[in-house]
Amino acid sequence: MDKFYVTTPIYYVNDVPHIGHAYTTVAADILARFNRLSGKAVFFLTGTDEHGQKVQKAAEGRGLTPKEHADQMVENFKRLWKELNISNDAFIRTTDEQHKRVVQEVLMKLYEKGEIVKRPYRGWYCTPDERFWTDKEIVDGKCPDCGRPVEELEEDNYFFLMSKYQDALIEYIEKHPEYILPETRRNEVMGFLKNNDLGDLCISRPKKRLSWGVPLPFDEDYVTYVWFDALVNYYSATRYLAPGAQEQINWWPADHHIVGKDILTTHAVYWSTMLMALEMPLPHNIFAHGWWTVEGRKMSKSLGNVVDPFEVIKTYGADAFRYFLFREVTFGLDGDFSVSAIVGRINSDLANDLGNLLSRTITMARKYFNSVVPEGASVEEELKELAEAIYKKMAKHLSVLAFQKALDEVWSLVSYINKYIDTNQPWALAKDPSKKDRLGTVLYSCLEGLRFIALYLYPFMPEASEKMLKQLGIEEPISHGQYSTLRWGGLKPGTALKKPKPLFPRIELKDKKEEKKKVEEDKKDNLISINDFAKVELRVGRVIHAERVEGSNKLLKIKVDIGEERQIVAGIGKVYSPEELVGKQIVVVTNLKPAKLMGVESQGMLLAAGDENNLSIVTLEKEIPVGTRVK
Ligand code: ME8
Repeated sequence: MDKFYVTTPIYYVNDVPHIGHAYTTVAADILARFNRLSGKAVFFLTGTDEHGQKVQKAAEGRGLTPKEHADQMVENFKRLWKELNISNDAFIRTTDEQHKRVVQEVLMKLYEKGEIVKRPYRGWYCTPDERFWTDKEIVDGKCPDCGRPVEELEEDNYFFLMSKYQDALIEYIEKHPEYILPETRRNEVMGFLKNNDLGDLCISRPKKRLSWGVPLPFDEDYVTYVWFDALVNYYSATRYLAPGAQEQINWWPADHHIVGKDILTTHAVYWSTMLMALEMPLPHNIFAHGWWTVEGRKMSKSLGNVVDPFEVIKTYGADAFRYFLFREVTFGLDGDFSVSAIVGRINSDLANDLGNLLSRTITMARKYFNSVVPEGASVEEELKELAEAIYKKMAKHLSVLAFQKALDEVWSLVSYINKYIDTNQPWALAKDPSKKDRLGTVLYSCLEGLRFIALYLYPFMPEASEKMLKQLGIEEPISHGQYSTLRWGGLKPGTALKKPKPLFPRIELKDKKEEKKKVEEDKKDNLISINDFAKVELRVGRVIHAERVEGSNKLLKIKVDIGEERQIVAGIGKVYSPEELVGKQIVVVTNLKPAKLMGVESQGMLLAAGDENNLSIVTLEKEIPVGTRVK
């Protein structure tokens, strides 16, 4: 049997899962489900990354041991995967004893081969990011990645001789164009590899600085660098968690490592060269997808706009959420999550196109054919061909993770059948008894087409798919390899059709009448509701830079940190000098539409009282983290 092995990143347990994590894991789930129905032996792996400084610190902050902390946090991920119908075959934790043993085995092998050596090392260390930077890389004494201060450290450490493999890696990527996808990301990696000297990778941390990690098997004073430990999970899982692992079925190499673009280098460069040094085959593909923002803004804790996937599931359902993530943006590009976008998709694609098609087809068949699937007097060849051909097209798209295109193929069938109904007008055929055969053909074709749609949608929306099949009277569960036997005509005439229930009820964003009544009442007494007030997003900001707008004695151009950087133009220049503003905590309206003042864009407004000659900006009485909402 063909094998298919797909992985997600193993997520850090220092945080609760958000839609970004859900995104990657659903992507892997879609592939796993599709390949199971295609008849392959599938191993779908996800899990958690539990060692390292970040986890140690987070645990300390909660007064727990790192393991106790991890044991609690891991449950959030497991619960989310359950609610999202994730069909992972295994869940790896890097604190698993078996995993740690494989990490040590790999380290020992590389050490004995001379691929790991001990060297003195001096560099700039960023504690939150747990990584060293060189003199050239740091920017004004700060980490080039997160902007936080770095400290100079000198110590002996162990290095994996990664630089040796620079040319081999370039050659490998050139020979295997599908190795890194999408193409833009491959070009980035190639650009990096061709224009920079690859250094060696520091893979140890002295125990005195960090104890929470896998001990080096050849030096007890050190633990393993968390990324080295984490990347090995993809291989270690095949040794003790994969189906048939005990019987030594060889699952390695993986077909797809799905990751976000933030961790492409660690996968494309560190992991690839580690495997080369181990003389192990490389995975077939590493796919780095894009980044989700929320309502146009970066998701961040300080902004308080992190989307809780549990809430999304509660509000819209797991299927609609899964569908939205993969219909809305091309996998590989960045996407924006907003209430209006998800509601728009649910109403137009799911409630309208798909849900209505199912309910009107079943309603007509029940009405005209005594609640059973009618006999099709003849086969609608065009529809049959379209329906049957979709499998191969989906398989091709999904082999390069083009989820959106795969959904487009299914929707071509949805649209075809919707049009087919409008053209054939079954309600008119029903009025003429001599057209009963034709009516049977038309409705059979629609019902059979819907069976194909349900099966094709299964990887994306497993619950809706099963509901669709049930309404079509099909009770057998979806089975492994089902796509290989999918032929037109599988729906048996005479099958009892269930009473249709809406698959995806339409969502009304607001009850317009209610809203209008409330607005009128509020107008009468000149009051606003708490909801009206909440529409104004006020946040704590800190002025990081200010200068005068050229040609104006009133306007200042101010850069404010509100968890992200914003530029604000304010008319306070007659009273405040730019210098005295820097460092001040202020209150900013952060959801104003951007406007231009004397040609300079202002992305918000700061609060101040008074007129331009006598005013005071609103500041805070005590220090509050930037980005905090003012309510
Ligand atoms: O990096 N949009 O774990 P992590 C899209 N432990 N995807 C997002 C996202 C967003 N806004 N935010 C997070 C780690 N992700 C390491 C991985 S693997 C051997 C070790 C997703 O918890 C995306 O897949 O920080 C990203 O790569 C991953 O979460 C990072 O998860």
